[in-house]
Amino acid sequence: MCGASVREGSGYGVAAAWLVFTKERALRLISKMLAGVAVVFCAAGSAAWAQGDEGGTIGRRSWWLPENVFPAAEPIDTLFYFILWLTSAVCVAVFGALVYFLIKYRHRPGRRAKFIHGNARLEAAWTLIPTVILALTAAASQTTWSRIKYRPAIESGDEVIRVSVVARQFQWFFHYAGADGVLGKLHADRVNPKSSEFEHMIGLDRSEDGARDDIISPKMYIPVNTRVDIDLYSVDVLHSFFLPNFRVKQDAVPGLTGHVWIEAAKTSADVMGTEPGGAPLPFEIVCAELCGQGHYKMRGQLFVVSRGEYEAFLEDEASYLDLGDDEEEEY
Ligand SMILES: [Cu+2]
Repeated sequence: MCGASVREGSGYGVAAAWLVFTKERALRLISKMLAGVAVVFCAAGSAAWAQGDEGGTIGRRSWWLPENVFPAAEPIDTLFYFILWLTSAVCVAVFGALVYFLIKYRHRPGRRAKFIHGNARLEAAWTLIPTVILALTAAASQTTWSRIKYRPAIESGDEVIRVSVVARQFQWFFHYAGADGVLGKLHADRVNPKSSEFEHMIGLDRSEDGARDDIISPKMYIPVNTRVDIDLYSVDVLHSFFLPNFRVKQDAVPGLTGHVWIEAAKTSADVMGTEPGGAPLPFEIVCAELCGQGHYKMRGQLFVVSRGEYEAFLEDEASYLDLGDDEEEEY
C-alpha cells in the first residue's frame, strides 16, 4: 500500500485514509514525529533535571516523592521525573489523537469506510521511535542502576552494618549480629510459622555458632551516615522491601537471598519529626508486592538514629535474650 495515492475529500470519504501516504508525505511525517520526540525528550529531561538533581534532593521534598535521605539514590529522582514527564506527554498525545479521530471520523450518513492494508514505513516508524526512546532511557539509567544495585567495595576502616531482613505474611523482622559480631545463618527448612518465637518465625537456630546472641527485632534501627548491607529473605511468598525515603524497592523471593545497601544522610527524626514526648518518628517500610489478604497492613518502621542511640537499641534488645546454656531448641 506504500506510495498509493488516495482521493482525499472525495464524496464518500475514507475512514482512516490519513494512514495512506505517498512516499514524500510519509517521510515528512516521520521526520516531524522524530522532531516531536526530540522536543518531548528534551522537555521531559530538563523538567526532570530541574526537579531532581539540582542542588541535590537530600533535604528537599518534591511534589510527588517523599524526601530522599540516601545520597546514592539522588539520580533516581531525576530519572523518575524524566520518565514521568515523557510517559505523560506520550499519554496525552495518544489519547488526544484517539479522541480527535473518534470525532473526525464519526458516523455520518453516506460516508463509507475503506479497507486498507497498512503502511510499512509508518509501522517501522512507530516501532523504531519507541525503541530509540527506550534505548536512550536505558542508557541514561545505567550508571544509576549500577550505583544502586552493586554495593561499593568496602574500604579498610569503613564501618558497615549487616542486617538480615526477613519478610513473612504480614510482618518484617530485622536480624542483627549479637555481641560476637557474627550473624547466625537462617534456615528456610527450620521456619515454624505456627510459633510465636521470633527465631522460629525466621528460621534461626539458636544452638548454632554465632546465632546464640543474635538480635531479632520487629523494628529496624540503623545509625545515621553508616553503610548498611541488607540480605533480604522471605519465608513464605513474594514480598517487596520498599523504603520510599531511600528509593529502594527490592523483591524478597522465597529460596533466594536478595541484596540491597542503604546509607542515611539524615536521622528519621530530622525528616519525620518526633512524637509529643520527644521519641523519634520512623521512616516507613512498606511491602510493595501484593502478598495476600493482609498485604495492606504489612508495614514496618525504620528508625535512623545517632550511633549512641543505635548501640542503646542493641543493648536493650540483647537484655531480653535468655542466654542460659541448658536449653535445647525445639522446632
Ligand atoms: Cu508482603
